[in-house]
Amino acid sequence: MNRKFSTILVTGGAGFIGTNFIHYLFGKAGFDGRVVNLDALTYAGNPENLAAVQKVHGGKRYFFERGDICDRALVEGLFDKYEVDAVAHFAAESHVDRSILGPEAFVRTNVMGTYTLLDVARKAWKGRDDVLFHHVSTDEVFGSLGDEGYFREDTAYDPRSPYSASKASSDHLVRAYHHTYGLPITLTNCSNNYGPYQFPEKLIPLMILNMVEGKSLPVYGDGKNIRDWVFVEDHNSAVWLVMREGRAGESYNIGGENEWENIKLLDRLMEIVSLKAGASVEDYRKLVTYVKDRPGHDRRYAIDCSKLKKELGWKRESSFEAGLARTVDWYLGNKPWIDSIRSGDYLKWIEANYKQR
Ligand code: NAD
Ligand code: TDX
Repeated sequence: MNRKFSTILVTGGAGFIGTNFIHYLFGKAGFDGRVVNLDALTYAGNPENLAAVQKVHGGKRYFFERGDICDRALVEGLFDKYEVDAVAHFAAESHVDRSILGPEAFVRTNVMGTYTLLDVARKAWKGRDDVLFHHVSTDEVFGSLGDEGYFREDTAYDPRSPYSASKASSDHLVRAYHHTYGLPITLTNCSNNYGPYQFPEKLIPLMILNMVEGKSLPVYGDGKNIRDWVFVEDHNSAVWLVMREGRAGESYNIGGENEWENIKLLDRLMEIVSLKAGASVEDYRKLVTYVKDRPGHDRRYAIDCSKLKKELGWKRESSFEAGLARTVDWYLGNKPWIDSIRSGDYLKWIEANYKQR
Protein backbone atom coordinates (compact mmCIF):
# COMPACT_ATOMS: atom_id res chain seq x y z
CA MET A 1 0.00 0.00 0.00
CA ASN A 2 1.36 3.41 -0.87
CA ARG A 3 -1.46 5.91 -1.20
CA LYS A 4 -0.83 9.19 -2.95
CA PHE A 5 -3.07 12.19 -2.46
CA SER A 6 -3.35 15.39 -4.44
CA THR A 7 -5.60 17.46 -2.13
CA ILE A 8 -5.96 16.79 1.58
CA LEU A 9 -8.76 18.46 3.51
CA VAL A 10 -7.35 18.95 7.01
CA THR A 11 -10.10 19.79 9.50
CA GLY A 12 -9.12 21.65 12.66
CA GLY A 13 -5.81 22.64 11.11
CA ALA A 14 -5.63 25.85 13.16
CA GLY A 15 -5.65 23.90 16.44
CA PHE A 16 -2.75 22.31 18.27
CA ILE A 17 -2.23 18.96 16.53
CA GLY A 18 -3.67 20.05 13.15
CA THR A 19 -1.28 23.02 12.99
CA ASN A 20 1.67 20.76 13.70
CA PHE A 21 0.37 18.28 11.09
CA ILE A 22 0.26 20.92 8.35
CA HIS A 23 3.77 22.09 9.24
CA TYR A 24 4.84 18.45 9.11
CA LEU A 25 3.21 17.85 5.71
CA PHE A 26 4.97 20.84 4.12
CA GLY A 27 8.18 20.08 6.00
CA LYS A 28 9.53 16.66 6.97
CA ALA A 29 6.80 14.66 5.16
CA GLY A 30 7.68 16.26 1.82
CA PHE A 31 4.01 16.19 0.71
CA ASP A 32 3.83 17.76 -2.74
CA GLY A 33 0.06 18.27 -3.14
CA ARG A 34 -2.44 20.80 -1.82
CA VAL A 35 -3.75 21.29 1.70
CA VAL A 36 -7.12 22.85 2.47
CA ASN A 37 -7.43 23.80 6.13
CA LEU A 38 -11.06 23.95 7.29
CA ASP A 39 -11.35 25.42 10.76
CA ALA A 40 -14.15 27.23 12.56
CA LEU A 41 -11.65 29.18 14.70
CA THR A 42 -13.17 28.43 18.07
CA TYR A 43 -11.21 29.64 21.11
CA ALA A 44 -8.69 26.84 20.33
CA GLY A 45 -7.92 27.73 16.71
CA ASN A 46 -5.41 30.33 15.60
CA PRO A 47 -4.59 30.68 11.89
CA GLU A 48 -1.53 32.74 12.78
CA ASN A 49 0.08 29.39 13.67
CA LEU A 50 0.35 28.82 9.91
CA ALA A 51 1.49 32.30 8.86
CA ALA A 52 4.78 30.89 7.52
CA VAL A 53 2.97 28.26 5.43
CA GLN A 54 0.47 30.86 4.22
CA LYS A 55 3.33 33.12 3.14
CA VAL A 56 5.11 30.47 1.05
CA HIS A 57 2.23 28.32 -0.21
CA GLY A 58 -0.91 30.45 0.31
CA GLY A 59 -3.26 30.42 -2.69
CA LYS A 60 -1.09 27.84 -4.48
CA ARG A 61 -0.75 24.77 -2.30
CA TYR A 62 -2.26 25.98 0.98
CA PHE A 63 -5.82 27.27 1.39
CA PHE A 64 -7.41 28.39 4.64
CA GLU A 65 -11.19 28.14 4.81
CA ARG A 66 -12.93 29.40 7.91
CA GLY A 67 -16.05 27.34 8.55
CA ASP A 68 -17.88 24.75 10.59
CA ILE A 69 -17.63 21.02 9.86
CA CYS A 70 -21.36 20.75 10.71
CA ASP A 71 -22.20 23.04 7.77
CA ARG A 72 -23.05 20.50 5.10
CA ALA A 73 -23.38 22.95 2.21
CA LEU A 74 -20.00 24.45 3.02
CA VAL A 75 -18.29 21.04 3.23
CA GLU A 76 -19.90 19.90 -0.05
CA GLY A 77 -18.69 23.10 -1.68
CA LEU A 78 -15.12 22.48 -0.53
CA PHE A 79 -15.08 18.89 -1.83
CA ASP A 80 -16.24 20.21 -5.16
CA LYS A 81 -14.07 23.31 -5.38
CA TYR A 82 -10.80 21.62 -4.40
CA GLU A 83 -11.43 18.05 -5.67
CA VAL A 84 -10.54 16.69 -2.25
CA ASP A 85 -9.20 13.11 -2.34
CA ALA A 86 -8.27 12.71 1.34
CA VAL A 87 -9.56 13.98 4.65
CA ALA A 88 -7.40 14.23 7.77
CA HIS A 89 -10.03 14.89 10.41
CA PHE A 90 -8.61 16.63 13.48
CA ALA A 91 -11.39 19.16 14.22
CA ALA A 92 -13.00 18.57 17.59
CA GLU A 93 -13.84 20.01 20.93
CA SER A 94 -10.90 18.52 22.78
CA HIS A 95 -10.79 19.52 26.45
CA VAL A 96 -12.25 17.12 29.02
CA ASP A 97 -12.93 19.80 31.66
CA ARG A 98 -14.91 21.88 29.16
CA SER A 99 -16.93 18.80 28.20
CA ILE A 100 -17.95 18.39 31.85
CA LEU A 101 -19.09 22.01 32.03
CA GLY A 102 -20.82 22.06 28.63
CA PRO A 103 -21.24 18.76 26.76
CA GLU A 104 -23.45 20.08 23.96
CA ALA A 105 -20.69 21.59 21.84
CA PHE A 106 -18.87 18.24 22.07
CA VAL A 107 -21.84 16.28 20.80
CA ARG A 108 -22.41 18.80 18.04
CA THR A 109 -18.87 19.08 16.67
CA ASN A 110 -17.49 15.65 17.48
CA VAL A 111 -20.56 13.59 16.58
CA MET A 112 -22.59 15.67 14.12
CA GLY A 113 -19.52 17.26 12.56
CA THR A 114 -17.89 13.89 11.96
CA TYR A 115 -21.15 12.51 10.56
CA THR A 116 -21.45 15.49 8.19
CA LEU A 117 -17.92 15.04 6.86
CA LEU A 118 -18.40 11.28 6.43
CA ASP A 119 -21.67 11.67 4.60
CA VAL A 120 -20.36 14.36 2.26
CA ALA A 121 -17.26 12.25 1.55
CA ARG A 122 -19.35 9.16 0.80
CA LYS A 123 -21.52 11.03 -1.69
CA ALA A 124 -18.70 13.00 -3.30
CA TRP A 125 -16.44 9.98 -3.70
CA LYS A 126 -19.15 7.59 -4.99
CA GLY A 127 -17.46 4.28 -4.24
CA ARG A 128 -13.92 5.34 -5.28
CA ASP A 129 -11.15 3.38 -3.60
CA ASP A 130 -8.27 5.79 -4.37
CA VAL A 131 -9.44 8.17 -1.60
CA LEU A 132 -9.19 8.13 2.20
CA PHE A 133 -11.00 9.46 5.23
CA HIS A 134 -8.59 9.45 8.18
CA HIS A 135 -10.10 10.00 11.62
CA VAL A 136 -7.93 11.25 14.48
CA SER A 137 -9.11 9.92 17.81
CA THR A 138 -8.02 9.38 21.37
CA ASP A 139 -7.10 6.61 23.79
CA GLU A 140 -9.78 7.99 26.15
CA VAL A 141 -12.44 6.00 24.26
CA PHE A 142 -11.11 2.87 26.01
CA GLY A 143 -11.89 4.17 29.51
CA SER A 144 -9.57 3.87 32.48
CA LEU A 145 -6.92 1.30 33.42
CA GLY A 146 -5.90 -0.01 36.82
CA ASP A 147 -2.23 -0.49 37.73
CA GLU A 148 -1.74 -3.16 35.06
CA GLY A 149 -2.46 -3.57 31.38
CA TYR A 150 -2.55 -1.52 28.20
CA PHE A 151 -5.12 -0.32 25.66
CA ARG A 152 -4.94 -2.37 22.47
CA GLU A 153 -6.90 -1.84 19.27
CA ASP A 154 -9.31 -4.61 20.31
CA THR A 155 -9.89 -3.26 23.84
CA ALA A 156 -13.63 -2.73 24.39
CA TYR A 157 -14.77 0.88 24.29
CA ASP A 158 -15.72 2.29 27.71
CA PRO A 159 -15.76 6.10 27.49
CA ARG A 160 -16.47 7.94 30.74
CA SER A 161 -16.50 11.68 30.06
CA PRO A 162 -18.73 13.61 27.66
CA TYR A 163 -15.59 14.27 25.61
CA SER A 164 -14.56 10.63 25.34
CA ALA A 165 -18.17 9.52 24.76
CA SER A 166 -18.44 11.95 21.85
CA LYS A 167 -15.12 10.73 20.39
CA ALA A 168 -16.19 7.09 20.82
CA SER A 169 -19.40 7.88 18.99
CA SER A 170 -17.46 9.46 16.13
CA ASP A 171 -15.16 6.42 15.94
CA HIS A 172 -18.20 4.13 15.64
CA LEU A 173 -19.66 6.28 12.86
CA VAL A 174 -16.36 6.18 10.96
CA ARG A 175 -16.26 2.37 11.18
CA ALA A 176 -19.95 2.13 10.27
CA TYR A 177 -19.35 4.15 7.09
CA HIS A 178 -16.63 1.70 6.14
CA HIS A 179 -18.65 -1.44 6.86
CA THR A 180 -21.95 -0.20 5.49
CA TYR A 181 -20.94 1.93 2.52
CA GLY A 182 -17.37 0.78 1.83
CA LEU A 183 -15.92 4.26 2.52
CA PRO A 184 -12.12 3.90 2.68
CA ILE A 185 -11.22 4.92 6.21
CA THR A 186 -8.34 4.65 8.65
CA LEU A 187 -8.46 5.56 12.31
CA THR A 188 -5.87 6.33 14.97
CA ASN A 189 -6.29 6.46 18.75
CA CYS A 190 -3.50 8.42 20.40
CA SER A 191 -2.44 9.13 23.96
CA ASN A 192 -1.73 12.59 25.46
CA ASN A 193 0.16 14.92 23.13
CA TYR A 194 2.42 17.78 24.12
CA GLY A 195 4.43 20.30 22.11
CA PRO A 196 4.25 23.78 20.54
CA TYR A 197 0.90 25.51 19.85
CA GLN A 198 -1.08 23.61 22.50
CA PHE A 199 -3.78 25.78 24.06
CA PRO A 200 -2.74 26.63 27.63
CA GLU A 201 -5.71 24.89 29.24
CA LYS A 202 -4.04 21.46 28.91
CA LEU A 203 -1.74 20.24 31.70
CA ILE A 204 1.75 20.90 30.30
CA PRO A 205 1.38 24.39 28.76
CA LEU A 206 -0.88 25.52 31.63
CA MET A 207 1.76 24.52 34.18
CA ILE A 208 4.65 26.10 32.24
CA LEU A 209 2.85 29.44 31.94
CA ASN A 210 1.60 29.43 35.53
CA MET A 211 5.16 28.81 36.76
CA VAL A 212 6.63 31.76 34.90
CA GLU A 213 3.69 33.97 35.87
CA GLY A 214 3.90 32.94 39.55
CA LYS A 215 0.37 31.55 39.59
CA SER A 216 -0.75 28.45 41.48
CA LEU A 217 -0.18 25.02 39.91
CA PRO A 218 -3.51 23.17 40.30
CA VAL A 219 -3.10 19.42 40.75
CA TYR A 220 -6.36 17.47 40.54
CA GLY A 221 -7.09 14.93 43.30
CA ASP A 222 -4.03 13.13 44.66
CA GLY A 223 -1.90 13.89 41.57
CA LYS A 224 -1.34 10.19 40.96
CA ASN A 225 -3.38 9.82 37.78
CA ILE A 226 -1.22 8.48 34.99
CA ARG A 227 -0.98 9.62 31.38
CA ASP A 228 1.16 8.31 28.51
CA TRP A 229 2.82 11.33 26.82
CA VAL A 230 3.85 11.53 23.17
CA PHE A 231 5.47 14.45 21.34
CA VAL A 232 3.05 15.94 18.81
CA GLU A 233 5.42 15.47 15.88
CA ASP A 234 5.65 11.74 16.63
CA HIS A 235 1.85 11.54 16.70
CA ASN A 236 1.72 13.27 13.33
CA SER A 237 4.38 11.08 11.74
CA ALA A 238 2.20 8.11 12.73
CA VAL A 239 -0.96 9.70 11.32
CA TRP A 240 0.81 10.35 8.02
CA LEU A 241 2.22 6.82 7.93
CA VAL A 242 -1.22 5.31 8.56
CA MET A 243 -2.76 7.54 5.87
CA ARG A 244 -0.26 6.28 3.31
CA GLU A 245 0.32 2.70 4.40
CA GLY A 246 -2.45 1.68 6.82
CA ARG A 247 -4.98 -0.95 5.80
CA ALA A 248 -8.40 0.49 4.96
CA GLY A 249 -10.93 -0.11 7.73
CA GLU A 250 -8.22 -0.57 10.38
CA SER A 251 -7.45 1.40 13.49
CA TYR A 252 -3.98 1.87 14.97
CA ASN A 253 -3.03 2.92 18.49
CA ILE A 254 -0.36 5.60 18.90
CA GLY A 255 1.46 6.18 22.17
CA GLY A 256 4.65 7.36 23.78
CA GLU A 257 5.29 4.25 25.92
CA ASN A 258 6.01 6.97 28.43
CA GLU A 259 3.79 6.83 31.52
CA TRP A 260 3.99 9.54 34.16
CA GLU A 261 2.04 10.26 37.31
CA ASN A 262 0.86 13.87 36.98
CA ILE A 263 2.72 14.96 40.12
CA LYS A 264 6.01 13.40 38.99
CA LEU A 265 5.67 15.00 35.58
CA LEU A 266 5.04 18.36 37.25
CA ASP A 267 8.13 17.90 39.37
CA ARG A 268 10.30 17.25 36.28
CA LEU A 269 8.70 20.19 34.49
CA MET A 270 9.45 22.51 37.41
CA GLU A 271 13.13 21.50 37.23
CA ILE A 272 13.35 22.12 33.48
CA VAL A 273 11.46 25.44 33.53
CA SER A 274 13.41 26.75 36.52
CA LEU A 275 16.72 26.03 34.78
CA LYS A 276 15.64 27.63 31.52
CA ALA A 277 13.90 30.63 33.11
CA GLY A 278 16.70 31.16 35.67
CA ALA A 279 14.20 30.84 38.55
CA SER A 280 14.20 28.91 41.80
CA VAL A 281 12.62 25.47 41.73
CA GLU A 282 11.78 25.93 45.42
CA ASP A 283 9.67 28.97 44.56
CA TYR A 284 7.82 26.91 41.94
CA ARG A 285 7.21 24.09 44.43
CA LYS A 286 5.44 26.57 46.72
CA LEU A 287 2.92 27.16 43.93
CA VAL A 288 1.75 23.52 43.80
CA THR A 289 -1.88 23.39 45.00
CA TYR A 290 -3.96 20.24 45.34
CA VAL A 291 -7.48 21.04 44.17
CA LYS A 292 -10.81 19.23 43.96
CA ASP A 293 -10.61 16.27 41.60
CA ARG A 294 -12.05 16.30 38.07
CA PRO A 295 -15.43 14.46 38.20
CA GLY A 296 -15.04 10.95 36.79
CA HIS A 297 -11.27 11.47 36.44
CA ASP A 298 -9.80 8.48 34.56
CA ARG A 299 -7.00 6.95 36.62
CA ARG A 300 -4.54 5.60 34.11
CA TYR A 301 -4.05 5.55 30.33
CA ALA A 302 -1.37 3.43 28.69
CA ILE A 303 -1.11 2.45 25.05
CA ASP A 304 0.09 -0.70 23.39
CA CYS A 305 1.23 0.55 19.98
CA SER A 306 2.91 -2.67 18.83
CA LYS A 307 0.53 -3.03 15.85
CA LEU A 308 1.70 0.31 14.41
CA LYS A 309 5.34 -0.54 15.04
CA LYS A 310 5.23 -4.10 13.69
CA GLU A 311 2.86 -3.61 10.77
CA LEU A 312 3.98 -0.19 9.53
CA GLY A 313 7.45 0.18 11.07
CA TRP A 314 6.63 3.38 13.00
CA LYS A 315 9.32 4.76 15.31
CA ARG A 316 9.25 7.76 17.62
CA GLU A 317 12.00 10.31 17.04
CA SER A 318 11.73 12.36 20.18
CA SER A 319 12.73 11.31 23.68
CA PHE A 320 10.56 12.78 26.45
CA GLU A 321 13.44 14.89 27.75
CA ALA A 322 14.14 16.37 24.31
CA GLY A 323 10.44 16.91 23.57
CA LEU A 324 9.82 18.62 26.91
CA ALA A 325 12.88 20.84 26.46
CA ARG A 326 11.64 21.90 22.98
CA THR A 327 8.18 22.55 24.38
CA VAL A 328 9.41 24.65 27.30
CA ASP A 329 11.69 26.65 24.97
CA TRP A 330 8.77 27.26 22.64
CA TYR A 331 6.47 28.58 25.37
CA LEU A 332 9.21 30.74 26.89
CA GLY A 333 10.07 32.15 23.46
CA ASN A 334 6.58 32.84 22.08
CA LYS A 335 4.96 35.39 24.36
CA PRO A 336 3.14 37.18 21.50
CA TRP A 337 1.41 33.89 20.56
CA ILE A 338 0.36 33.35 24.15
CA ASP A 339 -0.95 36.91 24.49
CA SER A 340 -2.81 36.68 21.21
CA ILE A 341 -4.45 33.32 21.85
CA ARG A 342 -5.53 34.46 25.29
CA SER A 343 -6.91 37.78 24.15
CA GLY A 344 -8.60 36.62 20.96
CA ASP A 345 -6.61 39.22 18.97
CA TYR A 346 -6.06 36.60 16.32
CA LEU A 347 -9.62 37.22 15.14
CA LYS A 348 -8.56 40.74 14.21
CA TRP A 349 -5.45 39.28 12.62
CA ILE A 350 -7.41 36.96 10.35
CA GLU A 351 -9.74 39.73 9.29
CA ALA A 352 -6.68 41.62 8.13
CA ASN A 353 -5.06 38.62 6.49
CA TYR A 354 -7.83 36.49 5.04
CA LYS A 355 -10.89 37.24 2.99
CA GLN A 356 -13.86 36.16 5.06
CA ARG A 357 -16.43 33.81 3.61
P1 NAD B 1 -7.57 21.68 19.69
O1 NAD B 1 -8.72 21.94 20.60
O2 NAD B 1 -6.26 22.31 19.95
O3 NAD B 1 -7.97 22.08 18.18
C1 NAD B 1 -9.22 21.78 17.63
C2 NAD B 1 -9.41 22.62 16.38
O4 NAD B 1 -10.68 22.28 15.80
C3 NAD B 1 -9.43 24.14 16.64
O5 NAD B 1 -8.62 24.80 15.70
C4 NAD B 1 -10.89 24.51 16.48
O6 NAD B 1 -11.07 25.85 16.01
C5 NAD B 1 -11.36 23.48 15.46
N1 NAD B 1 -12.81 23.23 15.55
C6 NAD B 1 -13.54 22.99 16.67
N2 NAD B 1 -14.85 22.85 16.35
C7 NAD B 1 -14.92 22.98 15.00
C8 NAD B 1 -15.99 22.91 14.07
N3 NAD B 1 -17.27 22.68 14.47
N4 NAD B 1 -15.72 23.07 12.75
C9 NAD B 1 -14.45 23.30 12.34
N5 NAD B 1 -13.41 23.40 13.17
C10 NAD B 1 -13.63 23.24 14.49
O7 NAD B 1 -7.45 20.09 19.63
P2 NAD B 1 -6.15 19.18 19.45
O8 NAD B 1 -5.55 18.92 20.78
O9 NAD B 1 -5.32 19.72 18.35
O10 NAD B 1 -6.84 17.81 18.98
C11 NAD B 1 -7.01 17.50 17.59
C12 NAD B 1 -7.65 16.13 17.47
O11 NAD B 1 -6.82 15.16 18.08
C13 NAD B 1 -9.01 16.02 18.17
O12 NAD B 1 -9.87 15.26 17.36
C14 NAD B 1 -8.69 15.29 19.47
O13 NAD B 1 -9.81 14.55 19.92
C15 NAD B 1 -7.56 14.40 19.02
N6 NAD B 1 -6.60 14.00 20.08
C16 NAD B 1 -6.01 14.95 20.86
C17 NAD B 1 -5.06 14.56 21.80
C18 NAD B 1 -4.36 15.57 22.68
O14 NAD B 1 -3.59 15.17 23.55
N7 NAD B 1 -4.53 16.86 22.48
C19 NAD B 1 -4.73 13.20 21.95
C20 NAD B 1 -5.37 12.26 21.14
C21 NAD B 1 -6.29 12.68 20.19
O1 TDX C 1 -4.92 21.92 35.74
C1 TDX C 1 -4.85 20.69 35.58
N1 TDX C 1 -4.47 19.89 36.63
C2 TDX C 1 -4.40 18.54 36.53
O2 TDX C 1 -4.07 17.85 37.51
C3 TDX C 1 -5.16 20.06 34.32
C4 TDX C 1 -5.59 20.89 33.14
C5 TDX C 1 -5.07 18.70 34.24
N2 TDX C 1 -4.72 17.95 35.31
C6 TDX C 1 -4.62 16.48 35.15
C7 TDX C 1 -5.84 15.81 34.54
C8 TDX C 1 -5.24 14.67 33.79
O3 TDX C 1 -5.03 13.56 34.65
O4 TDX C 1 -3.56 16.26 34.21
C9 TDX C 1 -3.88 15.17 33.32
C10 TDX C 1 -3.87 15.69 31.89
O5 TDX C 1 -4.97 16.57 31.75
P1 TDX C 1 -5.33 17.27 30.35
O6 TDX C 1 -4.15 18.02 29.87
O7 TDX C 1 -6.61 18.01 30.56
O8 TDX C 1 -5.50 16.01 29.38
P2 TDX C 1 -6.47 14.75 29.43
O9 TDX C 1 -7.70 15.02 30.21
O10 TDX C 1 -5.65 13.56 29.82
O11 TDX C 1 -6.88 14.67 27.87
C11 TDX C 1 -5.89 14.92 26.84
O12 TDX C 1 -5.39 13.72 26.30
C12 TDX C 1 -6.23 12.96 25.47
C13 TDX C 1 -6.47 15.80 25.73
O13 TDX C 1 -7.00 16.99 26.29
C14 TDX C 1 -7.51 15.07 24.93
O14 TDX C 1 -7.96 15.86 23.83
C15 TDX C 1 -6.90 13.81 24.40
O15 TDX C 1 -7.85 13.07 23.70
